[in-house]
Amino acid sequence: MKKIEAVIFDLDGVIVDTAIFHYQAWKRLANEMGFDLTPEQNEHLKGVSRFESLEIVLEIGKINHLSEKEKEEIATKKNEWYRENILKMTTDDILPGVHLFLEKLKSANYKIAIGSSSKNASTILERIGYSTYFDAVVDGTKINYSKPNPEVFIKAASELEANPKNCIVFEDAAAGIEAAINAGMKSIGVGKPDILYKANIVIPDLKNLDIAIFDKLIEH
Ligand code: B16
Ligand code: MG
Repeated sequence: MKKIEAVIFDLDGVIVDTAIFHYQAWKRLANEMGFDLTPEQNEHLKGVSRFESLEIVLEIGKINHLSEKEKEEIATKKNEWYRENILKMTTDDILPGVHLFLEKLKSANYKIAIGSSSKNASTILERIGYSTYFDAVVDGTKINYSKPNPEVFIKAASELEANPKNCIVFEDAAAGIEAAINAGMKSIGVGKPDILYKANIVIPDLKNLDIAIFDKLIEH
């Protein structure tokens, strides 16, 4: 990477901590079906679509007798529990350091986008006051394949008219880091290095983050 044209942010777990709401809802569903879901198992659900997440949860519980209709019904139930939480969100739920860093990027004329697998992204962005803040939003309603497929990030780059090679992705999910690699982009993992070890850099959060971090990704 010689220069950076655009920066793409995952939503759940990077801009807001909705990852915990997803976990609570999947765990409640698992518990209703008679088994538990550990935080380690939950890592596999991050970044992947609702239906793929359901398949993983059912596999963990060794439940293999459900019809497609029943699967649709329980995925809808999980989503309703999840939405009860996101509908209560406010601007206070933007994770620490995020707003300041986004403002720095905007002041320095970087193009910014959301690249999320979620079909609830527009609701969340509205709740936190970011409906029109990003130059592009590509979410679960616009893609056919969820992370680790690169489609979401390739589409975001295309909407920003940026070369994927010159885009940086911020991600909290291992599947999201894979998606960035598959898109030919550099990535900054937000979270734990043991989970996000394939990222170019891993940071715990966006607190006090400066654009100078990009220097580590540029070939001089
Ligand atoms: P929904 P991201 C992803 O969002 C979540 O990480 C993942 O856990 C969830 O299953 C997926 O969105 C679909 O979400 O049920 O709201 O459509 O991290 O890519 O922003
Ligand atoms: Mg995420």
